Amino acid sequence: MATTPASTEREKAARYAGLDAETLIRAFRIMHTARRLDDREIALKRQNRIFFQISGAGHEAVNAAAGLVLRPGYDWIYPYYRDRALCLTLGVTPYEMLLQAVGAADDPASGGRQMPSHWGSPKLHIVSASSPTGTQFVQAVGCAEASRFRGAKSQEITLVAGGDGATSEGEFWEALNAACLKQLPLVFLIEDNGYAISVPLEAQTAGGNISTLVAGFPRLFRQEVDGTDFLASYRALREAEAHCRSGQGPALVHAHVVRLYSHSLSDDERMYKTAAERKGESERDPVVTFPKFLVDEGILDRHALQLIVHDIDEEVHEAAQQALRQDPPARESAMLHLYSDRVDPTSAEFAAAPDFTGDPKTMVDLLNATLREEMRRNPEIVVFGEDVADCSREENLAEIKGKGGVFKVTAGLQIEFGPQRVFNTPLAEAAIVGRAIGMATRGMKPVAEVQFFDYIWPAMMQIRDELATVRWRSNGGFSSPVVLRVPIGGYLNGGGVYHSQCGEVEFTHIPGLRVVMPSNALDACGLLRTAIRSDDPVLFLEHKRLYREPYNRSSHPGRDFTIPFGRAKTVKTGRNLTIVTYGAVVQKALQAAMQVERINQEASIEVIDLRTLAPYDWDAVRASVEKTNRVIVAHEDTISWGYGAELAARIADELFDKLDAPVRRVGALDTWVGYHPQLENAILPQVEDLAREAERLLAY
Ligand SMILES: Cc1ncc(C[n+]2csc(CCOP(=O)(O)OP(=O)(O)O)c2C)c(N)n1
Ligand SMILES: [Mg+2]
Repeated sequence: MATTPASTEREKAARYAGLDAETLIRAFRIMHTARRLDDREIALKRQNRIFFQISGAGHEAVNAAAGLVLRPGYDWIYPYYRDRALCLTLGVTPYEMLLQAVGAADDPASGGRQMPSHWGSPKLHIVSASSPTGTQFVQAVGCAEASRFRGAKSQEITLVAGGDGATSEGEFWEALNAACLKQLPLVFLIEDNGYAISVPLEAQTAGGNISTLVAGFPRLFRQEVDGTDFLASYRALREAEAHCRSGQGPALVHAHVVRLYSHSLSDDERMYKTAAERKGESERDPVVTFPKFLVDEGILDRHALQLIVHDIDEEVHEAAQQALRQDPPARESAMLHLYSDRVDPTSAEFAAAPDFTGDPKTMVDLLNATLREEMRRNPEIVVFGEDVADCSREENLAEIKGKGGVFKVTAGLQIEFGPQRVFNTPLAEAAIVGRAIGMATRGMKPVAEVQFFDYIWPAMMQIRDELATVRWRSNGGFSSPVVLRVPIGGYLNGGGVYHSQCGEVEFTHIPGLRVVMPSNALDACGLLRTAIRSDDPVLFLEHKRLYREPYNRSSHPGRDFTIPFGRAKTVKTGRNLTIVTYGAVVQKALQAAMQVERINQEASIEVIDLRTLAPYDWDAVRASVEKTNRVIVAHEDTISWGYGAELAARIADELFDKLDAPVRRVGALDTWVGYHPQLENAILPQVEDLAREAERLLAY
């Protein structure tokens, strides 16, 4: 049968996955450019003109395919460090990439703050990449949730990439679970090159194939493909994209690729790969096989191919020369973009006067009221965590009252605002914080809860390496102003080791994070409102023992009542000793002060409640110590290397000549909180401990 021109065209279209010659050639250009950039960077690193290099060699085909199915500046991308060709396809230029390699101030991804290949572009929606291998997965879930939240009919999809090694991280599984539960428009792209540095697949993944392991996830559209084959990759990604864009739920594309160079320039793969294995990998090199295919198919002739290669060499050379001439970041820029330059939560703007109405309310009641009022005011606020909803089975609410948090702080919020804005999550703390980060990156205002401070640790990587770094590492390009509410502390008579922990100092040590710890209902209300209206990530620590204490209640101070961060409150004035403290110890310090003053007529003790721990009110501490000349720093947390150590050191450093006695500290014994009340009392600081130390210091 004679072939008509029309059917030839149709055959070609099918053979080339619907792509025309121009697009196929463009894909080759991108793949080749990516490789030349890697090679150029490697040469520059060897000449000590750049400081790090990690290549994408071998991953280019699936990368270019992914870039072609995404809509730049519309879809959202959480790339992996091997994704140079993906970023080139989306529109990052070779010059921009080289600016990051040289660490130039003008590097648009990070301003010279991040290593090369840590991609980021606000305008292209490439979210600033970090180095931890699995953190991106749960953030991408939050990003996809934001697309859904913004518009039920949104066509936006999010793509998150990772390696075979990264699939071993818990966050990968937490992300898959959340994405499938919510049927999110999220494509997981796993670029499986068979190695995580030197660890081969059979030592990494049970059974040796991640596709098999994820097969049980419901409604997860899966594709396993040769990622060195551009057209096969493109077909797989097109299908995954169509599945996600049409709202059918998440997809996972498992692409088998090769890592043609060592892990990075700090690694030598000849130590763990045989020559035969390396030869086998190089035979699959897409930057060789794809142009060969184009020539064999008559899409490109050899001469045209050579011209393209030559052009790219020129472009990369020019870009490198230009990048090398750019200035490095100024020394004075080191502290820029740690915090928002749009909203300053320490400013006088947040110093609102209370306008009291109603009966005194507990801390729980006022926290709940504040959340409600802020949610009414700002439709972008969402509240989620373990058990925070009234009832996940909404229909039951006709019959039952609902839970609303293990401490009831969020009670009634789901009933008022609905399950889109207030919902329970799986029991997965890294995912709770990671999802919040993803949502906040998209401009939503997540107020997430970690149920107990004792269980915050699975989220530590998200908090320290992500939440607190994203603004700084992207040089202000991205931010994640999440409020993370966390019940903390002991004095519970039975809380034991795992329901009594403090440890706030682990977080005050993190640049870029605000840490707040109110001691009473009024401050909790004003500080939570400031936290929500601020543009920085805030760890909001709620002391469990103080939730329902009658002594710290307050009438409602008004719907716009805020308290600036970094403003201490002098809860009692005095002349010859200062106790600086916060949280549950504020009341104990007051009691101790009154006890000592009753016995000792000369004693006059000032008590300062710091209220926010980062930033803290140094001016208030200094003014008080200059007046009293004696100071105790007291807290519930363990004493060694504690919050008090920093304050004591600074007082000794800056106020040495004002002191009439050594700086004293009071805190918990350096151990865990015991279950039996007698043990707990012996471990945590008590009124008597504070009174004893006050007497000793006054007598010094
Ligand atoms: C959480 C974390 N642990 C360890 C590392 C160090 N590290 C960097 S890359 C890497 C291997 C990653 O392997 P894979 O995900 O397969 O990606 P590939 O490098 O093979 O593309 C390791 C262990 C890291 N960056 N983050
Ligand atoms: Mg790998």
